[in-house]
Amino acid sequence: MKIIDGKNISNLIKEEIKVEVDQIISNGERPPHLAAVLVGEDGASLTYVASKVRSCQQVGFNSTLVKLPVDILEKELLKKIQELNNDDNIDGFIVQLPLPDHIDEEKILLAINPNKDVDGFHPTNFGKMALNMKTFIPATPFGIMELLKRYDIETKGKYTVVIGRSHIVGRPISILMNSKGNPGDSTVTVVHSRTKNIENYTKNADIIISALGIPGFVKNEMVKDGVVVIDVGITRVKDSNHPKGYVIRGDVDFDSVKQKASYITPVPGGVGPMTIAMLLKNTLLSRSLLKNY
Ligand code: BQF
Repeated sequence: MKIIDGKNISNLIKEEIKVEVDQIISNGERPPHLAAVLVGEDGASLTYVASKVRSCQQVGFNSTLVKLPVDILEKELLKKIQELNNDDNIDGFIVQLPLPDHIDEEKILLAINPNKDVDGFHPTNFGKMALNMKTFIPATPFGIMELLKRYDIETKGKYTVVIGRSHIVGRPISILMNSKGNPGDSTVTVVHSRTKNIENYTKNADIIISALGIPGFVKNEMVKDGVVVIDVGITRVKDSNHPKGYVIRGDVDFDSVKQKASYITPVPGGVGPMTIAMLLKNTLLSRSLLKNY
């Protein structure tokens, strides 16, 4: 069994990005600039955004954090997005999800200029991704593909089971794994909360990608020997023994499943750090290649 070290790979990717940023700067050009919009003060969201800003600093990007009050009107948020769309000094920006209930997420994502949509959530970019066209791939699925590539894990002709059908992870990773390419060329089944007898699928899977959000859902008896397990779950579970009052748990019962797995990602330190690294990668891409506007 090999543990897939996402923390390590994410650091390698950041070093590679830093080299390219230094190149840009030595050419007398401006470094890439990522902006993040945070609405409200949700604890997990604050952590994620802070981590994104810190990572920008590590690789030499400019970054802007736009903090807005939780009760901001939808039209005010839309105005802010137009400002960012029109700001030539910003190569890409994200709106941290989830948004408060009074704001229509779909409307917000549609307002983002697809050429600055480094999260790859705009329908135009989702469509391009599904058609194998050059675009921003959502950071978490992009990070999973990068891990499979760097660990040289065979996906061609394999049976991949994706657990979860979210727009941000499950749906896009199912498309990418099923598309032509390496990684890719996999036969994919997507199971979800309404699927009967999920274990009937997972037991036959060569590769399991779980993005469900139920701690310890995938158990030893649900997988076959030699399975590759990618755990995208990150749920905060109360734990009074811990200084923060909680621990982060994945979808996979790691200690039991690792006995059967050929490769497995830990939580934390697996897919999570890759999400940040690939967001930076998309921002670099936006600065250099994808200037089609
Ligand atoms: C790690 C996210 C759900 C909803 C909105 C490193 C991150 C997480 C874990 C991180 C996530 C999850 C992010 C670890 C960003 C991934 O060491 O295991 C980094 O910062 N993530 C987000 O921005 O929004 C989310 C999950």
